[in-house]
Amino acid sequence: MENIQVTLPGGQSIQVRRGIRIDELMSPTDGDQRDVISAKVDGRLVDLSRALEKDCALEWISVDSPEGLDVLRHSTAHLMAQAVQSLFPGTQVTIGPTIENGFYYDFKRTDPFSQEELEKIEKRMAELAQAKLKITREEVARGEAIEMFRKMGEDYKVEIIQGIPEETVSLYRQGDWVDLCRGPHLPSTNAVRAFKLTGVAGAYWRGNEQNEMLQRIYGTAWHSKEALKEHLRLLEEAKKRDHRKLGQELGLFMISDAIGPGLPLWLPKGAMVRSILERYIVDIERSMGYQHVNTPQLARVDLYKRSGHWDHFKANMYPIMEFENKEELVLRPMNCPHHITIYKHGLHSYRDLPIRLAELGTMYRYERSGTLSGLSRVRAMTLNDAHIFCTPEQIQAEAVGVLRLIERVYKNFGFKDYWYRLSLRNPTDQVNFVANDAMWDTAEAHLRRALGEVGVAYKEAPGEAAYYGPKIDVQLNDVLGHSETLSTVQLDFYLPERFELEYVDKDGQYKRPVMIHRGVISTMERMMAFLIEHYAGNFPLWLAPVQVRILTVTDGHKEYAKKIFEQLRDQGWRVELDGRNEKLGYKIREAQIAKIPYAVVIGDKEVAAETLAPRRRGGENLPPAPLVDFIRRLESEVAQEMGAA
Ligand code: TSB
Ligand code: ZN
Repeated sequence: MENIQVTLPGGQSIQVRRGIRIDELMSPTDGDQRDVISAKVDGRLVDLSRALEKDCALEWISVDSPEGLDVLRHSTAHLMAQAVQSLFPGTQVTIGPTIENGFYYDFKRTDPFSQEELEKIEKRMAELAQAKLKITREEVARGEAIEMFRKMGEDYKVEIIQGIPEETVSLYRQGDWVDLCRGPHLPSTNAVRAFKLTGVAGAYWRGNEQNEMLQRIYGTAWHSKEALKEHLRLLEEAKKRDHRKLGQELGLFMISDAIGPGLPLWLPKGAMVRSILERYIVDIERSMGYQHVNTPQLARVDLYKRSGHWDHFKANMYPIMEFENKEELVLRPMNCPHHITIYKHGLHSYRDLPIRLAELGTMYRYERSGTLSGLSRVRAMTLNDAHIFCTPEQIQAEAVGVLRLIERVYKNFGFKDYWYRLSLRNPTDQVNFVANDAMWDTAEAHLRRALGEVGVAYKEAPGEAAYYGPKIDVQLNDVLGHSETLSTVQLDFYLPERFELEYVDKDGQYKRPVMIHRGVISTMERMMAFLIEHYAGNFPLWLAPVQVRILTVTDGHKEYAKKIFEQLRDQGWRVELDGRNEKLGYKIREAQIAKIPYAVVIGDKEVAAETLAPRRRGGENLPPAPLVDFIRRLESEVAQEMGAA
């Protein structure tokens, strides 16, 4: 018999017979065997039952590693599909991929799955796991697989296989259930560990709204009961912090069907926080040499044809509004062309550069309805935008300046859980990214140098660039570890070219400036969504829509309470007076639920001594003090929050 040479995970090389199964090579010394659920052969993930046909290097994949978890979750998705089909015959399977922390599977059936049905499915999954069904792989000819699934009435599988170019496809079987799948999978159904079905949703076949609606079931799966429990705890925590829920409870914003999806309405309290944010960032920008402008949200469509948005960003733009006189206008999806127009309005010498034009620019994007989410992804938004026009020599300093500004702002808000992403083009995609290799390479090198100078680590993300150039995105993680872009720094050689921007250089020659597009606190919408979740609704004093609420004990305290209220209000504090004829305990609870930083109680003692009794959000009672002392406390707290004290 012929032998092959296998390099084991420890680095040792051994001779074994050709055709040996990987699991035959597992020895107790390979660590806890129960945890090895898959292997890599020359870097390729495969089943443990795979036979080795040639010289190769072997690695074990443990169930608690990222790749191991992915295999586990995929097998759990299969187990769920098997359970669904055994409980509800006639339900067709479609696709069931893994996602972050779990998996989903889309089924063809008319009605959504109910909560009771989910519980039934979970139970059946547990039974099928207990039955220890062996999970086996086989390869069959394409035509044969099509025939088989057609007989089974699985039209979607037939359609999927018809779209596969390979001559053979792989099937995975467990008991009497079979699915088309690349694998790899666990060796047996009882290797599935801790799982929970977490929800249902409608989903279109192939994600296309024109196709029929399928029923999706989401699940999460983990390598241990403890890990599952911890994940569910985080999920609960995240639900409590969810900005859509808190936004409603705290009266910050609303979304109305009468207005439309993705078009949020800011309520008085939310609008208050927003205006504080706006003033905060505009003041910083002014101090750094940004000049603020105001420009309209409409423009001729030709402007966006010239900028390239019409060719590369059209899918996110609203259609042309055409008028009788043939005027064609569009809602702007970005502010850059307006700022470019302002730049072009004057002649610029190299001495004037960099010119930093900033705007809280309102813009509109047609985001797919399925992607909309509260304030975090909307269709109408106001961006803390700026476009820096500079010479090529200034790129480095300007990009670094923006990165340092971002760090400074994040410190003020106490953001710690974020990471840098270098978003690059996909060189084979010329729709979403303009074609010009040299330009992209230069811009990319500049951004790398800027990141290097600031000394931050970053991950590269091909395909995430803007159509006009690469960007540095700052990704903020939510409680569940999902990330979304907050700040962005984008280097652009393309729009200056399209609009033939110029400046007069030292030698009297006309030169082309470079543009840096940047957003620091993002759109007011997304920033607000982040802040609500980051603080769990407990805004720090400087940001809180209401900073102090004054509570009277009885009607007799109203007059003095009103005096305190007016003095605080006149000094610019955001204050409310609760003089209702309710029990004090009830009023305190309500102030607590409204997450107001300070509740101030006015009773007999306070009236007599001309003091007030502050109570911090969270419950701490502070000693009664005169109003001036209380104001001094508020002032120093705000100063501390802003890092000034
Ligand atoms: C920075 N032209 C640049 C600008 O000069 C631009 O528009 N860049 S962008 O397309 O990346 O958008 C800027 C930021 O807006 C993003 O980083 C993101 O934080 C925020 N944003 C984008 N789309 C949405 C949306 N649909 N809802 C809320 N915020 C969004
Ligand atoms: Zn821009």
